[in-house]
Amino acid sequence: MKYEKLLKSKMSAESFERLAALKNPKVMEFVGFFAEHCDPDSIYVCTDSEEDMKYVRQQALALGEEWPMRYPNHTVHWDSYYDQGRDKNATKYLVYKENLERMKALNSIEYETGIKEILDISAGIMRGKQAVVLFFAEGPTESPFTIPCVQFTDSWYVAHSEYILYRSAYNHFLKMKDSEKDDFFRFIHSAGRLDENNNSVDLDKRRVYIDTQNNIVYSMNNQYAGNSVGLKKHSMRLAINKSGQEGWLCEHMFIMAAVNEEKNRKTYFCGAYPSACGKTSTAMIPGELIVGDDIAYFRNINGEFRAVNVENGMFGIIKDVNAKDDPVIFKNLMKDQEVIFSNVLVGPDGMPYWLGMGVEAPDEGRNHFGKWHRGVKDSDGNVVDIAHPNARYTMRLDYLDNIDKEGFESKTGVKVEGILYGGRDSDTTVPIEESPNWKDGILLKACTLESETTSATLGAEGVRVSNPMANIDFVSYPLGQYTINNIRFVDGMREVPKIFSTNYFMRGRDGKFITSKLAKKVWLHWAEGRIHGEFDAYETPTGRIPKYEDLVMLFKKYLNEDFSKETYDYLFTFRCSKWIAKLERTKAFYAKTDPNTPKEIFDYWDAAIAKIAAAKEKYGDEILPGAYHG
Ligand code: SPV
Ligand code: MN
Repeated sequence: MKYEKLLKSKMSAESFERLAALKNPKVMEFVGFFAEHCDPDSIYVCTDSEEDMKYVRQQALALGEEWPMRYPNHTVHWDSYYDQGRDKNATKYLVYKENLERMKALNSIEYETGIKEILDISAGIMRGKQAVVLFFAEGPTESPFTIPCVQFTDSWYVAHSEYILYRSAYNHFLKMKDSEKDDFFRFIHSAGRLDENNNSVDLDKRRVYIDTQNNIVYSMNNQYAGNSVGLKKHSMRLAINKSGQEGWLCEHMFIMAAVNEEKNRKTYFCGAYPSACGKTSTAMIPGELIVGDDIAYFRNINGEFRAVNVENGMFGIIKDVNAKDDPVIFKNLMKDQEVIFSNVLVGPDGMPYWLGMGVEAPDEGRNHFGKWHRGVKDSDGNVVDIAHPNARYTMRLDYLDNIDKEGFESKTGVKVEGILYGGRDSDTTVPIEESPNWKDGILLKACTLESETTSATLGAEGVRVSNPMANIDFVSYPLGQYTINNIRFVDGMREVPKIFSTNYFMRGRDGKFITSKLAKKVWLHWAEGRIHGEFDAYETPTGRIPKYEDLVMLFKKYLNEDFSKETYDYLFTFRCSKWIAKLERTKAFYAKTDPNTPKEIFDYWDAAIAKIAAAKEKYGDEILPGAYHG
């Protein structure tokens, strides 16, 4: 074996034996090549054992990538002040010359040029460091959904995060048949040179280069998990490409179950929401059950639409998690159980503090800025907040007492009956609307998803940003084809999930939100009822909406609130011009993002616009619920 001597010189006999036992030449080649190229001092090979998990955590602490806190099972990790989110500009697809034309709408770089650049950047990058090789699965192991993955990294924080977030799969690799041994994802990562705080310093050489042609991702000079953790968003891009070729789907969706106690039934929903549109809070509605909060794989299994949570844990935004709004998560973060906090403040009491925590923070401590005190300014003269708005927690999902154990552990996933596409706009989309069928749902609900900028985001307020399927950052082949694949996915299925749109952000004439945060429970249960044929609905030019009396009943039942006819009429008015404008924005976004989008898609939207224009002609620009009859 080409790299045997080299690997033996960098590994203990035990680590080498673990690698050799896999009898997988492609794994050997991958580890050997980067052992030589990145040149770490030593390499540790992990299995699925409890001892290895503990060792990785202990190493992250010993090497100063994580720090102890007041509770023994808590640790904190800080990313560089300038490495606090996904670096979209430096994230590129490595594309063979012959594929460049097809991929030109994506942020891509010609393969030979890109591979040379990334190999130059990574040459000798691990010198002086201890690297680690780990095996994980996307989805449950040994299931029809499993995608085996190998991670090679010099960050023990990345390794530790992955043990929490994914299912360990060394045994899965051991059991792979010869015919399967070629088919897995590879991730090579280095945090690069570190400063005295153990933060990546060469951020000008931060790169994430994705090669969907060979299922490998190169990530260099970063630590923020969205940039560094291979199994998260890098893997998602590889999976979206792979699923496109194989006829399944990888979606940026939660999975949850709506629980109807009266009827003794559990109905599984998946949901896609751009950030800050209510994704986690929908997945965590009190009284319902959660299966996953970020990424789902969909497969047609014996004619059924089935989904698994790709992950085992949550890398959740901690901002605004507080005892009132997110009691389940808050309680778990405050317990002495394994959590990695990132980019929060740790006070003199060793406890974590963050924005919107609902607890008074101390005046000093340590955060992503370093030593921090109230009022301290960064080098640009900006006051540094107690924590970064993108500060996060990394935690196993099965700590949550609202976990749906049955769905979470199932090797064949759960049968999905409803899909929610949730956007954010202040004046167009009604709180809940059912699509008459799958195709209309994809083209009118999924493709048109937008989020509206708020005062909390950079730039102008009130700008609508298109984000089809809430997946636009990760769609790794042309958007038009991806859209067609979404439409075709259900072909031949016995039952097809109902698609709904949601919008929790409609504002009244006074500019204030109209319903409380918990109203989403009512919209969910209306959808749940519709799936089981229970409520009547009114037609609109884009779908079907609830009747007033059903919502009155649901508001009373679930929230003990009175729901006024005036609020109903306002919320569920169909606004023709606003909808036409939304469809025009969607068309423009597709034309710009993927000029090769099939004409049939644009024709469909033109027909939808014509239908709405005719409705406007007949009923006026604002159509009250119940008034529209085609
Ligand atoms: C997202 O941005 O959708 C996340 C966090 O889930 S990250 O890992 O940064 O992608
Ligand atoms: Mn996400």
